[in-house]
Amino acid sequence: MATCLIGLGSNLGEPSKNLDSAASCLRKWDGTIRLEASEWVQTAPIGGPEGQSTFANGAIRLETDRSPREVLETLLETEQSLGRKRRTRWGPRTVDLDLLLYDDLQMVEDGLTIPHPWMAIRRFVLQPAVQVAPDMTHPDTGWTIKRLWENLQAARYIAIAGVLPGPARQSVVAAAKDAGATLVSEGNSVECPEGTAVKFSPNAKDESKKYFFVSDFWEEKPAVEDPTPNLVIAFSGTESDAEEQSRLFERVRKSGPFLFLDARDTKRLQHDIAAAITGMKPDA
Ligand code: PH2
Ligand code: MG
Ligand code: MG
Repeated sequence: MATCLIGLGSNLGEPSKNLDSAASCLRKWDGTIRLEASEWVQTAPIGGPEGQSTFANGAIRLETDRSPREVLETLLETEQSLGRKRRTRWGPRTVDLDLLLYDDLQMVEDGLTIPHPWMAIRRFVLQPAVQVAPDMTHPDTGWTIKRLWENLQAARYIAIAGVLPGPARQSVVAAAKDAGATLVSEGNSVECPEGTAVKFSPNAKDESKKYFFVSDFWEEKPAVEDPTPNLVIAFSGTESDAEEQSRLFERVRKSGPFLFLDARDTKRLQHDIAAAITGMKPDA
């Protein structure tokens, strides 16, 4: 038997009712041994086309005797039976059912990556997930859901790991601006001349000093020495040498929540970094 964590989202029609329907389909599934659903929460849309409606989000902990593929197929069938049409990436949807965790399995296959690559840094995922599965472990970080949630509660700092090609660097600058984050960096930066790195002070009395920021983060010399980043973003598709890149990736994997993004698609990069920031921000 396996324990799964499933994320639910909807922002078309009657979102809460759509999640009710999805949950009742899953209760009736003959692969379900036990199911516990969170409350549904209202969340602001993160990423995707501008102006889409408020979401209802929820989480389900499901005990099953079926394989990850079988669970995925059931989720896709349930989405379809409730009328989901796939149009734009991160666009409005009747119901979205994501297989976030399957025990402590890690797998990357066509159409199915477990854990879900974004789950560790999305408030709309963790806020309901912590109700039903606080003690489940997220195998990419080794952190529990509860710890991931606490990390977001305190989130102020995203590190950008590695040296980026110029156009990708521009995407980072633009994304920080889109998301209202402060970009700090040391040297080599368009925004900040050398030596202007702002020090993180989460306990500052003055609200305006509680920066939420994005900064560069080199292997040897992070721009901001003190705080542990709440998220590290690293890039694939850069020209840096492969060995150096895999060393960096190893280090990033051990540092806590991370996101690997392709640096070549600069439009998507800007969107995804902005979405990572807004999805983490305490006021999101
Ligand atoms: N899902 C997305 C993108 N953005 N925002 C909210 N609030 N809730 C979601 O479920 C959601 C989103 C892509 O799956
Ligand atoms: Mg989703
Ligand atoms: Mg999905």
